[in-house]
Amino acid sequence: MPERKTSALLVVDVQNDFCPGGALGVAEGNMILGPINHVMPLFDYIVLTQDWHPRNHVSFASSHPGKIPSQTVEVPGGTQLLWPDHCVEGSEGAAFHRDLDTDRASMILRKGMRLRSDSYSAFAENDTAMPTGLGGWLLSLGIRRLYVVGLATDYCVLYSSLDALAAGFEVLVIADATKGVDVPKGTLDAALLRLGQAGASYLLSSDLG
Ligand code: VGL
Ligand code: ZN
Repeated sequence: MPERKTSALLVVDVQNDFCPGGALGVAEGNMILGPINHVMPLFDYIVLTQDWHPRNHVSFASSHPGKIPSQTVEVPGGTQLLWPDHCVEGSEGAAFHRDLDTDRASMILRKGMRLRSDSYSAFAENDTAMPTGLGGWLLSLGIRRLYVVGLATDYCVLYSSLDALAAGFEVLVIADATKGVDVPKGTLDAALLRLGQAGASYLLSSDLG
């Protein structure tokens, strides 16, 4: 049972475009909805994130003539991996999956909203490390422990969890409530290893009751 006053559930990017049939569909991405909805009643604090990009976002291959998804471009601040157009602000693809119970969310955070910077992490943008404000919000509520679920394990779940650990939160990843894209191949296993090494622990939704 999570300690209700000091724990929050972080639900990363459970959006149509990351589910099967979506622009960047994660295989079996929809299978996590049952486990997520199952654990939600155990939390007083629930944060939902939405990947939320303007048209022509820097992370879209279509924004770079001659480029295709899974190629990269150099941008100020580093290398940007390119994706198909996804989670365009206000689109159906950017909407939460219809089976996600959003009613009890205390906070809905949108990220990746600026044209020239991507944000895998719910805490900060990739290039500038400009904070989203989530860390301060959690700290001001006295939250010390984050249970992390959502999509995709090897991108937004990974970077959100690493930033949470770096900020001093305890991070527990609910393994059956995340799925990875594994692009490029091997990314998913590497992400799980890296998260464990950084201090995250893993559990199953059924462990919570
Ligand atoms: C994500 C790739 C691009 C994610 C977002 O939510 O993991 N992955 N944008
Ligand atoms: Zn994105």
